[in-house]
Amino acid sequence: MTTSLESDRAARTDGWWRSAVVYQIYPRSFQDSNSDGVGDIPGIVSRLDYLAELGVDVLWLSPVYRSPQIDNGYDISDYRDIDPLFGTLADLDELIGRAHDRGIKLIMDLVVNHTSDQHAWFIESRDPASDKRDWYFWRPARPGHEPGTPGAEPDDSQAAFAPSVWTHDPRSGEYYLGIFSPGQPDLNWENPDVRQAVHAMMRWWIDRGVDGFRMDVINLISKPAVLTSRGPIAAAPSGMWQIANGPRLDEFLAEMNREVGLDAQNLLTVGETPGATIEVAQRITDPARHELNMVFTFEHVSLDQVGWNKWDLADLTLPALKDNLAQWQYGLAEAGWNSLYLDNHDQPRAVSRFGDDSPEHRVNSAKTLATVLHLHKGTPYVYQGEEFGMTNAPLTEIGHYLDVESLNYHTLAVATGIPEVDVLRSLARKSRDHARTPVQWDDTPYAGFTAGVPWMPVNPNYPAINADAARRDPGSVFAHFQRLIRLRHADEVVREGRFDLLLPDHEQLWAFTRTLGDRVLLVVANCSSAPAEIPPDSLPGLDGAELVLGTHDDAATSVLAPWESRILRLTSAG
Ligand code: TEU
Repeated sequence: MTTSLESDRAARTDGWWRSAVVYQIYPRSFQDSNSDGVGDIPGIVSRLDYLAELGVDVLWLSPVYRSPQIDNGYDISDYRDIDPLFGTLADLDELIGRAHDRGIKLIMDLVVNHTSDQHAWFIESRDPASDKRDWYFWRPARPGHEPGTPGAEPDDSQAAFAPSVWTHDPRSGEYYLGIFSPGQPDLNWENPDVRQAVHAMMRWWIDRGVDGFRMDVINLISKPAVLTSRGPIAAAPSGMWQIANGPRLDEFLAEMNREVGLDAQNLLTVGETPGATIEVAQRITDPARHELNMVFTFEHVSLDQVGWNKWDLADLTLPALKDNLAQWQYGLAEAGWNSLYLDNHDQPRAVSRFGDDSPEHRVNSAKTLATVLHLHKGTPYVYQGEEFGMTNAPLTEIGHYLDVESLNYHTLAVATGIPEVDVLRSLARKSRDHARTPVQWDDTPYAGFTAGVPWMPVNPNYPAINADAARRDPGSVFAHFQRLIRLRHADEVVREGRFDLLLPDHEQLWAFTRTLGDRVLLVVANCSSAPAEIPPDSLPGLDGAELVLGTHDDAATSVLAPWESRILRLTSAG
């Protein structure tokens, strides 16, 4: 590597997260320590050496707060305590300390668009006379309708995981807003007391030693005027995607950053932003505006659907995927920063979705997808199991599904007359349950995840696909992720180089350069299960280029094997 330690250090002081790789843990499915079948914080502690061996810089914990668990913890009833399912505050302190001992930082999931309906704030808010009434969105029944009767909801909007965004509360006869489900009432960020309470809670976590936050659906916090003005609601645009990016979003984020001291303390902030456009992301991630470091776009994970409906399946083409990522690279090239992901706890497994999870191609396609993703400019996110190529699970009947989103979709879709076979086809492709099967650690019973009975069945392919086998194989997906992470740490071009897409229309090859001064890296990847020929003279500087990292040994040919990828250092600036 040509990069000096000095420039590496410089990149890691201010904006340290620009050279970081983040690893997402979904605690429920990561590692059980007490044999109750559910992953927990001591389980994470027991796997810290593994994470250090992988080489990641930051852990993002999906929610471990106290919660009724109707959405696996994305419904929080106490922001300042740990759910007994996962352990105690002392366990979390220990995790933070032990991660820090290994030079690994830890960020918490911050779920403040909504609370649980069991949160003390919401319980108080049910009383119309309470000063917390205005902390949530309460509205009367539709004019001319008896509250609580069918069709009396203030409008017809469907929730993400329920038939309506409105839930009737008999105590006052009014309805409250829950964009996701009745167990997840939306907080009213117009109320300054709500914002201050959130800021205070965030400061409390920072004082405990956390290094930042992943902010759940943070671009939904500023609601459109029709919801904030108390006017008639009928036909309000209150579906999730229409609510996104509201009028006071930037103001709320800048205020939070200032009041909590997010940038001042050099913390990592990443917003989950469904429906955010490049323009919105440019504003939010421009360092001069002091809002957030980066956001998660949903555009590239929506290319295999029609419109807003994730269950309405469409074929994904490589040119469309390449173009989308490239547009985000160009859009955030000057100011702002990208987060890079293919996998998380809400998405089907990347190797099954974008790669080829057949025994023949699983390893190379998982490696090649990682090569392409990690060589883009931005902060890469690895989701538990992705680093050794975990696949979708064989979910074929409705009885196999556990997730609130999948079950709700099945009920509503079947009721509206969509044939069950089509509903099951959509679920098998897109259900969040694929991401949530237990991590496959080894080939012992239940894949070493638990000594009890796992809350969700282990994917039956665990004897062949597991972390232990991958760690012992120098040709594994795990070894490839290690090399990619090391390369990012060592090479300034990977971190800061300009991105330029090549061969945009090629149906099999994903090719691009990263350029910093006169240093150029060229990535060429065959994203298909058939051989692919590099068109003659299409990639400047290829002759004499040095192979930095490849999936196959012979990297001098003009034909790439199925799912072969190469990272090449060009000898002269092309
Ligand atoms: O997800 C928000 C979001 O837009 C989704 O990805 C979504 O819930 C769904 O998967 C769309 O198909 C966040 C969390 O990541 C998710 O786990 C939570 O269920 C949701 O917010 C509510 O807190």
